[in-house]
Amino acid sequence: MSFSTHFSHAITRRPATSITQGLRAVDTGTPDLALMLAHHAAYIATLRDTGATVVELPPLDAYPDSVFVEDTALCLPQGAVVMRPGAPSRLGEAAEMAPHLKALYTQVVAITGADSFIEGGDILVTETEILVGRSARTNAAGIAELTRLVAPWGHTLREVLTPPGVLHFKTDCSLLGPETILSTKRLSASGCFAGYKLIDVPDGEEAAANTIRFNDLVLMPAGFPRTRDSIAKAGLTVREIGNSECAKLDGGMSCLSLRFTPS
Ligand code: CIR
Repeated sequence: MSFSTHFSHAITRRPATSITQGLRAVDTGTPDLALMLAHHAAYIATLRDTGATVVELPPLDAYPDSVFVEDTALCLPQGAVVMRPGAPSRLGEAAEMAPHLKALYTQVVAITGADSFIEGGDILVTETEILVGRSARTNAAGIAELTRLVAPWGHTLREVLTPPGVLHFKTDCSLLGPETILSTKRLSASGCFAGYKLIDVPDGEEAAANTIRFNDLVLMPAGFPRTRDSIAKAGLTVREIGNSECAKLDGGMSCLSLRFTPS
C-alpha cells in the first residue's frame, strides 16, 4: 500500500463563525457558514466511507482560516512536522494543532526559526520525494529547516516554484496515484513533474486541480465535469464535494484535512 495515497487517519476542524473574516486574494462574496458546514459534513462522511478514522476538532473562532488544517502540519509515516504559516493571522493555528498530532504520533517536531515560514498547502508528498513550492507563504528558510527535519526519516525535498498569483503549490496540483499527478498546465509547463505520469486539468477548470486521493477515492470539488471525466478515465473512483464556500477563501479539498497513518 502506498504511504502517499493510503491513510488510516485524517484530522479536520469545523469552520468557525469567524470564517466570514477568512483570508482571500479576491473578494467574491461572503462565505455562507451553513452551506460550508453542509459541504464540510459531506467531506468528512466521504473520508469515513473509505474506512479511515476522522478526528473532528471544534471550531476556533480566534482563527478565521482554521478550517484549512492542512497548512498547520506535514504528516509523514515516521512523524509529523508542525509548520510556521506565512500568513500572520494563521501563525497561531500551528500550536493549536500540535497536541492533536502528539496524541497520535510518537515523533512530532516543529519549524521554529523566526525567519522560517512554510505552509502545508505548498507541500506535495509523492512516493519518492517531497516537492515544496516557494510562494508568498513559504520561504527558503522554511524549506531549508524542513529539509533538515525530515532527512533523518529518509525523505528528500525538492524545491519548486508555486506559480505567481497562485496561493499554494497544491492549489494547482494533486497526487492521484503513487506516480500520477493532476496539474494545471500553467504549473506543469515549468517541467517540475518530469518523470511522473501527468493528467492535465482542462483549460477553464483550473480550480479543479486541488483534489485528494484518499484511499480508494478521489475527492474533487463539484462542478468540473471535464476534469471529473479525465480522472474517472484513469480508472479512479471520484466523489464530488460542494466547495463553493471554501473557494471564496481560496480553499479546496486538500486544505480541509491532514491525512496520515500515525507511527
Ligand atoms: C488562506 O489564505 O490561508 C486561506 N484562506 C486558504 C488556505 C487554503 N489552504 C490550502 O490551500 N492548503
